[in-house]
Amino acid sequence: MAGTLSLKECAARLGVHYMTAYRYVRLGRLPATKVGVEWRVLSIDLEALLAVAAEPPSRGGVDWSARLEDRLLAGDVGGAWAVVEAALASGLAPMGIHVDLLAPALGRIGAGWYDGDISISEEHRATAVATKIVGRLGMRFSPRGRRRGRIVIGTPPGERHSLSVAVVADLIRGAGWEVIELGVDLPIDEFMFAVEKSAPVAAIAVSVGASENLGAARDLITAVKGSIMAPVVIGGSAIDATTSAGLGADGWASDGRAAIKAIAALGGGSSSS
Ligand code: B12
Repeated sequence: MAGTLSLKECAARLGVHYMTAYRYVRLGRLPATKVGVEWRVLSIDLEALLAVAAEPPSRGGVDWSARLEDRLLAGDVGGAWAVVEAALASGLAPMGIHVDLLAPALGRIGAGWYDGDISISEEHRATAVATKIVGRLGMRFSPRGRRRGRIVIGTPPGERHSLSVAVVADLIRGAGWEVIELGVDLPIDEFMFAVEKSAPVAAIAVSVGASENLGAARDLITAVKGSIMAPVVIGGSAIDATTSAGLGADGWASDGRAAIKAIAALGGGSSSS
């Protein structure tokens, strides 16, 4: 079609990943018409978007999360880290990178996978980049000084969303707690062994990403409650307020910032070291 471009051509002109250009279409930022199996964009509409993109972004007006998502989807480790560094330089705290940039970016990628717009391999590639970002940023969450108490964090058996545990563990550590980080997919008796060895424990944090692990989460919480006098705080993609109550948890939070508050409210602030 004369005067039109494919989405791939638009992505190249905009300097973004194909999936980002596709997201612009879905969000209505880039008008497009489907012709057969292909999206076509009027040159005039692309020029209009390019003109907006060329405007110098105000410091607070940059969509860092979208930029990070774009680099994650491109499998670009260096580019993703550059976005993180630029966001930090603009004044965002490391907690903001985790809670406001990375988690929403991965959330959108997960939604894209669910809708069939993003393949499993693209999601895995993005997650591989995110894992490196989390590893590198982790060093920023180790405040000096006396700890507020000890928190054990892990998942029920079967759970594989290790990135969520790593992120929330960092945030809790950054808030001044000593964190015993058990990763994912630990048998319940091993989890309990670690909890008992870590006594005294101010709170247990349990992350559940997939609903298929809710039964195992209930078993884990029952085991914890039957053994030690520490509150259980729960969170993750598979959890909301109702699920949390049904599983017997003492508290829950929908994101990392609220997680810190929930842990402080339930775990107190006594020092164990
Ligand atoms: C990456 C990913 C994977 C990777 C994980 C790799 C890894 N090493 O971590 C892999 C490919 C292994 C995977 C597998 C699966 N996944 Co997956 N995955 C994701 C994805 C895209 C990102 C997860 C992530 O790391 N997010 C970044 C973290 C930081 O964000 P977060 O988890 O939301 O955590 C925040 C809050 O939830 C909260 N929080 C998290 N934990 C805790 C704990 C406590 C105590 C508190 C208070 C708060 C809290 O604070 C965090 C920071 O704000 C999500 C999409 C999404 N919405 O998140 C899907 C998603 C979680 N996965 C999903 C599914 C369905 C699966 C599979 C079942 C797919 C399949 N059929 O195989 C399997 C399940 C595997 C298993 N048994 O656990 C669904 C879950 C839906 C549901 N309710 O069940 C999601 C939501 C995708 C979707 N939109 O459908 N996945």
